[in-house]
Amino acid sequence: MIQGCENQQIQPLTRRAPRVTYRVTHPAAALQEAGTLALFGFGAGSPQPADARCIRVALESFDAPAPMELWQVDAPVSCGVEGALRWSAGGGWLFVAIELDEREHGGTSAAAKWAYQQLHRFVAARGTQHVLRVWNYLGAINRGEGDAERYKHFCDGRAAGMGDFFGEGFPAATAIGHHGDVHRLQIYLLACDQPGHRVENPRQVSAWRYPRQYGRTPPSFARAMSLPAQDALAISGTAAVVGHASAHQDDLDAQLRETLTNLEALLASADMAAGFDTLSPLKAYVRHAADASHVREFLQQRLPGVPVLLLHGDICRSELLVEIDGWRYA
Ligand code: 3EB
Repeated sequence: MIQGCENQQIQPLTRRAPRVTYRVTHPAAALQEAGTLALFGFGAGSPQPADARCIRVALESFDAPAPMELWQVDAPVSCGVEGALRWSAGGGWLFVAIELDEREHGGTSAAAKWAYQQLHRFVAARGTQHVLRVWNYLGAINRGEGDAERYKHFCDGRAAGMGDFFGEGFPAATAIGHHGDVHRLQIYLLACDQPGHRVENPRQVSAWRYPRQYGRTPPSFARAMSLPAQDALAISGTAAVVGHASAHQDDLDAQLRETLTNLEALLASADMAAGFDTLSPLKAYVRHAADASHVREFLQQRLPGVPVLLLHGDICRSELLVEIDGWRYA
């Protein structure tokens, strides 16, 4: 008997994770490859092609020549510009970036609020409403004491702009201070038409439960996000935080070791095999330029073969010297 299609079991498409790679390449060649969703250059000297998929991240690379970061999906990609937003989409995935001058939006907190409102309005309207991973770069992130610190204002505005959009749980995220124009706020994200699975680190208090000493508004992010097909883990900025406290003040090696322990705890928490490999691109954000070569050597020894992009950036707690984020494919 021939079954009508109304009787067929339609399997929902599972969205294969975008491939993230670092490459020393000419941007035009990378943009011409099939499925290129986004292309990132790092630092003021990086190429800036006039293509909505290209972002120049305001963090200087410690590598010369600086590699570019490439995101690729298994589908045709379309892209465009809408107001302050640049976007690209394909195969159920959406990349959106916003870049603005805080002074034009009433300061750090108001700018973050406005940016997040723009971003979630856009993703919701496109049906790719599951925001899985967000990167935030602001200038002078540690300027100001206590509650007056710029990072704290950013956290206020981010939470206000998110509103109840993340009622089911926060995306994975990174928030790093750049050394470019202090008023420049850059945010970009990866969203999907299917939800991911949030992962927390049992060694750490969830960021949104941090006690009051870390600010009025706890940081709104998940420690990691397993992508819809569970074929990759998007790992948030991870540092030497144990419980809610920063560990190993003034001890770079101990912070690095603690950070790697936190990364392994996240893999275990996501039910993934231990370890990172040649397909697991990581970024290490290093506060002091003088520490960069030591961080590189440490990671080459502890994570041989793992692609690591070393970037000059400030971690949102001034006592933290290094932070690592990235991807692990299953
Ligand atoms: C920490 O564990 C370090 O505010 O989005 C890491 C990742 C950190 C993301 C954010 C902050 C953020 O609390 C800081």
